[in-house]
Amino acid sequence: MITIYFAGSIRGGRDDAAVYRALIAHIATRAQVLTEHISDDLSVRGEEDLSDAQIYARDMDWLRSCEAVIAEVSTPSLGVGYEIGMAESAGIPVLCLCDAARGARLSAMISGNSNVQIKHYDGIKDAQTTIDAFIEALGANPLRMGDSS
Ligand code: 6K6
Repeated sequence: MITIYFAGSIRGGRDDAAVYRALIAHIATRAQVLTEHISDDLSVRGEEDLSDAQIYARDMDWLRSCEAVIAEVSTPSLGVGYEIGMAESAGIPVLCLCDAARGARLSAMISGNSNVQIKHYDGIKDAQTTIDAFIEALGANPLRMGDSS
């Protein structure tokens, strides 16, 4: 089964937490999601009992091991931007999903980056359809950029 690293804002703001939840649940029917905690209700549960250094080390291990990254980028987040950049430099395919209504505010470092796929989605169904096509294409061509075997 394909492994997906889902990235979504945590300290950048939790306004889109319900969207992350719906997208992660959808991805989980097609792939293993390494970062399901992104959908947790932090207002109820609080953050995990790990230091920031432990969170960083764990997430970087997961990022390096995944086959692709799906990032919801409608809420600006330093962490999500960092993860996208790390995935890009490791040659890991990245799909960025942005609510079409807020697309004009997306950072040029993402919207101007031809190494990542960007979808301005109109509703959850549209985002899910894009995810399906992205995962299907990975199955057809799972090699990372730069892999020779
Ligand atoms: C969150 C939920 C439950 O526990 C936590 C503790 N904090 C984090 N746990 C896991 N990943 C994190 C945490 N904080 C940031 N990240 C990573 O950075 C995630 O993979 C997100 O995609 C991204 C969010 O960055 P910020 O800058 O919005 O926090």
